[in-house]
Amino acid sequence: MELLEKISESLQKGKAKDVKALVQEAVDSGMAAEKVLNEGLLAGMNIVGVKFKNNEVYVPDVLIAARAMKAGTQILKPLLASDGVEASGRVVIGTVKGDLHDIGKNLVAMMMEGKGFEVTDIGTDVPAEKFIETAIEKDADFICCSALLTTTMGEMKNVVEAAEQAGVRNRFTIMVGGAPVNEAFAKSVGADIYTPDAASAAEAAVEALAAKA
Ligand code: B1M
Repeated sequence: MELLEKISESLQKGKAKDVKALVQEAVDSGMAAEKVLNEGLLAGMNIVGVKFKNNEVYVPDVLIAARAMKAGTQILKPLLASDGVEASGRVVIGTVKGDLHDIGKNLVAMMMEGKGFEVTDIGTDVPAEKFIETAIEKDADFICCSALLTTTMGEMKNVVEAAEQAGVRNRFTIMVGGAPVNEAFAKSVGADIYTPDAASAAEAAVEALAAKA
């Protein structure tokens, strides 16, 4: 079996130690970190998602797959992170209230750090007010909201409204993303930037910061 396929298979089985070892092997063989992430780890997680939807696997299986995903991304982190671009902005990132999914958010945080941003990760299940309080406290440039559930994506509107109510909407660029989110939704809730993946989120932040300067 090809190495990337082995990574995907091991992730689906939730074998964190194997995933770690295989990802290391792939990296040592000179394979690009993005390829290992997209065609190994994320490919495996997508299959888990389909099986989850079809009731072929259940929450505990998905949790151990998520743990294996984290083990793999830890190895990739320093490689994904550095590409020479050094931005000097501040980012507050979290998954919105009611939502516990954090793998995509962690990837966005990782990519942002890689671009030189100072990232404050406020975790999952974050109330709108907490995004705003932290952004004020950290004097952030960006508020980044992730949501994976159709039932929680509406919380992004609350984040925009909380910023308006606190009179600080113009201080922050609000970025949104996550599987159910798209450009039209982002516009409808009054967010500033939507990007479909972690790498483009970091690139968009660099561009937005440069445009502000
Ligand atoms: Co959940 N889950 N889950 N889950 N889970 C989904 C999202 C689901 C699509 C599965 C399915 O049915 N096929 C479904 C949502 C359906 C819907 O709303 N339409 C679902 C459900 C229903 C649930 C529960 C309700 C299940 C239950 O309890 N009955 C429950 C909800 C819990 C809660 O949050 N309150 C639940 C629980 C869980 C686990 C805890 C078991 C686990 C999460 C573990 C963790 O995150 N630590 C889990 C997982 C792992 C998934 C799937 C399988 C994988 C998600 C993932 O990590 N993908 C997922 C199915 C799927 O997505 N295929 C599913 C990999 C990750 C890298 O992708 O987060 O999309 P993603 O991030 C992408 C982009 O979206 C983007 O960048 C990343 C790529 O580079 N991105 C951004 C993300 N945030 C961004 C922010 C940005 C920009 C881009 O700017 C700020």
